Amino acid sequence: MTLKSILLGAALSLSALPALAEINIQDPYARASSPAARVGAAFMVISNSGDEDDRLISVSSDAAKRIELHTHVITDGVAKMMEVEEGFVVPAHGEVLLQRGGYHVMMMGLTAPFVQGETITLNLVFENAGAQTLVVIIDSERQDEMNHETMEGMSDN
Ligand SMILES: [Cu+2]
Repeated sequence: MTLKSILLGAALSLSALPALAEINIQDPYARASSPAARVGAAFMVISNSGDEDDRLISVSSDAAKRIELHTHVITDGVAKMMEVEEGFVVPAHGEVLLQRGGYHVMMMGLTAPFVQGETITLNLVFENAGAQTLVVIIDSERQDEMNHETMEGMSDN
């Protein structure tokens, strides 16, 4: 067996993994507040087609020195980020939304600046579904339709 065929086999078995799991991830993207920012966040929709709740318990990547699972809480009218140590529950036959102003994957100490249109790779670990590798596009210019901070006063068009 040549080295090339070994590598190809490894790549094939890796890409086959997500299809076996009951967890599905749609529309992942990442953003930073500016090209010089040292922190970024990732957003996505995680759905669970299985009969049991699952839970996103951790995320790792070589794109950042430290990664935490965060949410936003409003204290005295001020939005603050808080770590969600127990992780994000993905309900059976349901989904969890990671979106601006809510749950997000927080990346601190970016190892390289976020460049619009490039990608980063995240390794997501689920309690039941196990580890999943996810390629995430960097889209700092995206306007999130569900952004509650800008929702107020917006017309319905
Ligand atoms: Cu955060």
